[in-house]
Amino acid sequence: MKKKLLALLLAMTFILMSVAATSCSGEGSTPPPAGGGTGDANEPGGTQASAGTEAPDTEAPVETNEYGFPREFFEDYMPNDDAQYSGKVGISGTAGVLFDDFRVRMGTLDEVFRYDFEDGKALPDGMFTTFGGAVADWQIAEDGDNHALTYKGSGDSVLTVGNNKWTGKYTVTAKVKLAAGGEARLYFCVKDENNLYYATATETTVSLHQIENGTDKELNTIPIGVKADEMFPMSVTVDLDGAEVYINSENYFNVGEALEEHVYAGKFGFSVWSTDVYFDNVKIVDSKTGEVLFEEDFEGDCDFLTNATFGIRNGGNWTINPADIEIIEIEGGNHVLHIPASCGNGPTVLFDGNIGDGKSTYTFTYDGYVVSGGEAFPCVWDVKDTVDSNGHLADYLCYNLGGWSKQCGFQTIIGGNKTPDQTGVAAGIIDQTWQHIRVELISTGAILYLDDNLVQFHTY
Ligand SMILES: [Ca+2]
Ligand SMILES: [Ca+2]
Repeated sequence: MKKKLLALLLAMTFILMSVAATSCSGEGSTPPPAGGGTGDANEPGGTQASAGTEAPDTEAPVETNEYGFPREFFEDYMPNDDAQYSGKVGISGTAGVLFDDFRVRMGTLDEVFRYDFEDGKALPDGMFTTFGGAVADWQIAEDGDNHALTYKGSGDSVLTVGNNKWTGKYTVTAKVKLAAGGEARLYFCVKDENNLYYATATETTVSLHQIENGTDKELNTIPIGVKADEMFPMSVTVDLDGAEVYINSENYFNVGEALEEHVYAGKFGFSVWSTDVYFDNVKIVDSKTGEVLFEEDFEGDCDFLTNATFGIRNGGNWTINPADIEIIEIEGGNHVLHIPASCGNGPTVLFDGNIGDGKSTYTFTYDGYVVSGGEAFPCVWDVKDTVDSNGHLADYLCYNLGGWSKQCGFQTIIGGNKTPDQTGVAAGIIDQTWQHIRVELISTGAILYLDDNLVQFHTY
């Protein structure tokens, strides 16, 4: 009897050791790949090494705290003194919002923690803390075969984790599933409840906010949301001098001057393609300050054409002749800029090139009218002085309104070459009708509206 018991104990010990060895080899010895934030949700969750387990011979043991977190990223954390941004991370969501594959990486390789919530274990209170609510109210929910985290308490709760000295480079990622009408937030650079940043996503918008000394400021918002009832990734990579926010794999926002590198210092204007078009009521506004940078209704003593410059759009055939483009009076005594179809392909009129100099975020609006022809009223901006071997404009950005047979879409032209996968979408161009165009340039992309309807949001 005793022998049998001893054999059973030995067998159990062997099984336990095997499990421990398997678990250990899955943790730490194969760091997740760098970059992205689109981790595989099927990978084992939680990298808290159990205190006392032996590390493989080739690696030094990770020193962990009482919660199983590596001390080098928590109690023993040494921030980078050059960092302008620092703080811990967090999540919050309205009722029914699910979070999965919640993870943080330091640098590009070192995983601080990763939870896929498949083990059914509650989060360790003490390492996780909340603003509002309680850690115990953040619970595991079943979602088909998957398990994810959701807040089941009342009121709002922000679940936070980390060391508020954390400096870049670090990346926080979560996979998120919105309930209909819901909102999900990913927090970063959290110093305390009153000083932090967060990115927020709903079905209609995504926004970037900063809370500074308790005041919530919306830094940017984009009127394109995410779908409810579908998992999508949210991630933020915090670097020494800024942060990049990705939602559904699009780079929506950059935080920090150093990362707002795209400044639209080039000229901008109109460029038509074998179409007879009127333009009117051009206005360019600094989106941040509201300052009007340029305004022209082509009435009175208009010197627009005197100050403008002229070019040919990529692939065009216009023999540059500024006299072809005119300011005319139309019905009702209104004056408009007229680019006639007789110019052929690509006649381009550019405004005074210094407008918008140094601005990375501005909005331009104008009215367009198709008299006749197959396309409509494209606008170009960020137009460099470079030309291709045919003397055509070679480097610029464009919302090609009316291209692809009256469709609309963003185009990048580099070295005279179009980016091949950029095509138009149906947008409601109507001939012989005044239509209102608005293009908002943000640090990470451009948004096109036609008659106040969103047509396209393009991220660079
Ligand atoms: Ca899961
Ligand atoms: Ca006018």
